[in-house]
Amino acid sequence: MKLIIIIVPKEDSKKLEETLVENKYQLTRFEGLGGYLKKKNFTFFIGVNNEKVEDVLKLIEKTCKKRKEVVTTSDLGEGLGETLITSGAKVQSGGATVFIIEVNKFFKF
Ligand code: 2BA
Repeated sequence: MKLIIIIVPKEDSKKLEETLVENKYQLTRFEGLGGYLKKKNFTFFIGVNNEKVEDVLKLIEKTCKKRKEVVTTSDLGEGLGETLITSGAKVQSGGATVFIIEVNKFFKF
């Protein structure tokens, strides 16, 4: 079994969640904030059997927008990001960041 952790920008999260639920995957969603850009994002935890991992990856790829080059200061949230990032700096953003972790034990009591 694997735990798939997916971080997506807010704008892709609804569609991703609907797609995963339609495809009968169980998930937990957390709202978060990117440490660098300070933009809202969502993290999904999905526990799946090994043979389902490829299917989940395909759904993510199909659902989430492609990564793109951004940034002007107007894209940034309030706080630390503004002090760290110079005006007009460019970074890759969007798409999904995915971690796949081996699950040693899984219980539901
Ligand atoms: P942020 O931390 O706000 O990062 C937004 C984008 O800024 C990143 O896009 C990356 O292109 C760039 N970036 C991040 N930290 C940087 C740094 N120290 N120097 C220069 N550029 C930097 P993504 O890689 O697509 O990441 C999107 C969001 O996914 C991140 O938002 C963060 O919340 C999460 N994330 C990405 N990689 C992660 C990791 N290894 N561990 C935990 N969270 C991660």
